[in-house]
Amino acid sequence: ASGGTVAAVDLGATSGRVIVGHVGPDTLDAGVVARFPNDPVHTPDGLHWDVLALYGAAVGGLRDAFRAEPGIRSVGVDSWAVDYGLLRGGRLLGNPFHYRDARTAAGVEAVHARMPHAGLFARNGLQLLPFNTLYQLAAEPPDLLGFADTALLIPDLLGYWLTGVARAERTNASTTGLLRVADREWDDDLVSALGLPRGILPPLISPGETLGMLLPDVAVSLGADGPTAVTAVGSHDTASAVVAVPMRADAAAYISCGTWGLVGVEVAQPVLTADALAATFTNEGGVDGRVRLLRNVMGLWVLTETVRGWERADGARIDLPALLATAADVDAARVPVFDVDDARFLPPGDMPARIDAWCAEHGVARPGTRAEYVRSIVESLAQAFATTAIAAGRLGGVDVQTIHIVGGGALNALLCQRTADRAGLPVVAGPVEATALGNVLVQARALGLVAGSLEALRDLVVRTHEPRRFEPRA
Ligand code: LRH
Repeated sequence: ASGGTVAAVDLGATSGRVIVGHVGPDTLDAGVVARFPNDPVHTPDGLHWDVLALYGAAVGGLRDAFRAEPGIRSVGVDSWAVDYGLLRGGRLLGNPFHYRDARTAAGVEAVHARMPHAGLFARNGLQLLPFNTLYQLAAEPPDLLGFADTALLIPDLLGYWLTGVARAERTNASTTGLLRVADREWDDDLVSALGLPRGILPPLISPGETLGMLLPDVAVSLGADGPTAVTAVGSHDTASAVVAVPMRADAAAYISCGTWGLVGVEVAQPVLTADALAATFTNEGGVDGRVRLLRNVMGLWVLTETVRGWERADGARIDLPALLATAADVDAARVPVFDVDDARFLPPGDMPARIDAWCAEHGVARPGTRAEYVRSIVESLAQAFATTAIAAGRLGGVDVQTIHIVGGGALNALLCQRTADRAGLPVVAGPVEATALGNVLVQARALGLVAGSLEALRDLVVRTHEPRRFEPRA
């Protein structure tokens, strides 16, 4: 009986899921037991996550998981990065803001007035994203920050509610901008230089360590029939996804493609060169101390937000696979390739109008039909993916021979094929649920169900998950 069962909670920007994973030396399977929407809410003060609804849905999903699999002995939580809740005396002080809320611009100005971006990059290794936690904290009212005693990133907040233990998991903490890239400890000097309260940052914890046991009430409510730990995983979803990319890290680039396209390579040491800074790359903390040298590319967001707008206008659902099929028939030469990373595409809103404006400013014809818009978005994403994957290899000293696409984007055959075509490299697509698998794998290793380095964990993914291959066409 060599094998065991764990549960993973994986919260994405558009939906969340609870997964039960079975892991053994030759086994890795993950089944989704619950899937729930993540619908951000606009109030007059801004765009928020409905974090209690998410926690409620995660708990409901875990209940289903324990009902289906009484043998679960560990739970791990991951989500999107950078966002946080402020607490005092264990009480959440307000709904966490969504990173697409506009309030962060003031924070960027305030932080850069004290330390310009190049200086920050040397310390924290991060790409300038206006929503990185340090900018968000700098945009908080000072009296609120002074009143709070703890700030917890979203997965850490769920972990705290499950166990009563407040920690900051390292991979996700690396996206705050307040962790030193050199040793992945809180940068006390930076925190005080920015005038932020050091006391709200909890002690750090690394993937594989035990956060704590389920609180007795929680264990009862979940129907857990034995002692159950919450294990720290790569709680930054992208860190978990990279664990489960079936790649040879010395010869491949990866694209973790969901709402965002996180495009990069895995390296042993941070790359802090002027080239990396100019190319707007980031050095995020990976599991086992690896470095995720990557860039945020706008991702499927541009497509889903476009479709959401059309659905609202039509008052009816759109069949996305059917729409993609008509887009595949459009002549690629007829549609504009626009810069998906233009900041105008970051906030929610009318994407086709923004594409039109971009085209007008750049003197190119805008798309005409819906199929042409979709094709234009796919071509533009594929171009950004290809260019960025190749740049990542150059910056990280990795001889990229294959591009792996994991996450929901691996289901988009047109996007995978066009990325291969535009890069002139084969694309290997899958697993779709890489994030959940990476979460499961790190828990399984902590429980002793599997052993070894990330290479051994990836080898298990290779042996259990058949990818889909796309050869580049001329
Ligand atoms: C992807 C992701 C990405 C972050 C963004 C905020 O879900 O975690 O890595 O940059 O969300």
